[in-house]
Amino acid sequence: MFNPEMEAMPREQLRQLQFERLKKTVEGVYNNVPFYTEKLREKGIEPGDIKSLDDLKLLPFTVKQDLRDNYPFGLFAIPMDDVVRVHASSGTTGKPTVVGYTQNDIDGWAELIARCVAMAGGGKGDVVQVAYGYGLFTGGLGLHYGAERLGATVIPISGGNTKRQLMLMQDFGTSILCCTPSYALFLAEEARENGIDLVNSKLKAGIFGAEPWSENMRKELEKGLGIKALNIYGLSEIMGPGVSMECECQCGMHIMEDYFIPEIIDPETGEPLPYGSKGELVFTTISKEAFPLLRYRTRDISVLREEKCECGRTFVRMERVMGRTDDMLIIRGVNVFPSQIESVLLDIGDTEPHYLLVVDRQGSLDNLEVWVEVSEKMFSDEIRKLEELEKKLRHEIASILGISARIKLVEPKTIPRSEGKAKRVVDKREL
Ligand code: DLL
Repeated sequence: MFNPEMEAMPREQLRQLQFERLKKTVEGVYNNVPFYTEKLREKGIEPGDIKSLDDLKLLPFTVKQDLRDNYPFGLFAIPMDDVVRVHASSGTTGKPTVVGYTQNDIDGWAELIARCVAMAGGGKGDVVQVAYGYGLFTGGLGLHYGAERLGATVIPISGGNTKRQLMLMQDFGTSILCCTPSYALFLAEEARENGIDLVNSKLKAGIFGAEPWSENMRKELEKGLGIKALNIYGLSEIMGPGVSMECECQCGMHIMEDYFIPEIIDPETGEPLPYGSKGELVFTTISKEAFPLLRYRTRDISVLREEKCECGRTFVRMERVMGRTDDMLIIRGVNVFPSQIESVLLDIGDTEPHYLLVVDRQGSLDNLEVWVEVSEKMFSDEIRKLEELEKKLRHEIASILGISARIKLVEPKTIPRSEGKAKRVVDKREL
């Protein structure tokens, strides 16, 4: 363990620590974030009302829309002068969700990732290839700083450029690979096709996350790469990767409870549910300075488990994410909301507001096809105009989403209408 004092702390002591940190967090946001001052007042809560950990349930929820309403920096709890970094992830429409970090936040995050890489058997002497994207996405830089903190050697290669990934993996003796599970499958396939033997290489573990995957994929990855494949979870709003991570037992992801208090709630009623029930994951950050959040609704569906883990860590575990309560898709590791595509269509015009997103996985790569109905007038126009429209849509979607999509323009009234909720997504992927 990277930090046994924290990771294996007796639960009673951990609860006490959480309570103290929660109190401090509530006080902090009440005094420094007008959004929370108002929210807490509305509920008639003063920081002094938090008298035990159970009082967590008195606190208001925070949802993604709140982040949008306070775009870009309105929820920061400290002056911008103290913010040393920002990251961002897709919003439901054009504007991203922005998060900030103080130097202490960055240091704390590195510590949590160091714990994660240690869970994968990493340490000084390991070569960690970080093939998550670097940039506004939290994956690349998140893993990077943590692996460095652990004393490992980092290859900051970022995503893509598969041939180069495979070359460096062999030449530099990569022992731990960090990327999305679907990209790992692709790397395994490409290696096989190019006669590269990764199974007998130095590669021993994979830290895979940022998108849903299954036990089947785990088996395939472990066999195809000759490694132990471990699941890492996180979301930018709460910090980024490292909110939770699987240990060698591979029996759920330990949540870093000295930083985050997890809850499972009924997504319909918002009522907290006991351990073992399936519901929406909610996190309260208790050790963050720049961007603390109370009871953030992740929209991820999971189950919390408090049974003892053989590894000796006392942190509760969450099961792999089983779905979402909203329509967010993750395509090639990128979060995509159908509403983002809808707003592109509306902005461009010449199309009807009827569309369908068809997602498929060919080999190990996700493909997104956007079916769009064009207007009657447009449809009777010349081919050249349709081609121009298609090009424009492809370009706009790529620049907003950051991934490419195939555009299929269809005749008016061909996309099935629905009487209730419109069905915008056909996801044919089998994980
Ligand atoms: O995906 C952070 C991350 C980077 C996690 C690298 C792991 C590794 P966002 O882009 O904000 O942050 O997307 C967060 O991705 O709410 C989940 O729906 C999904 N997600 C993340 N990890 C997993 C996982 C990063 N292991 C959203 N399994 C979350 C399933 C995951 N879904």
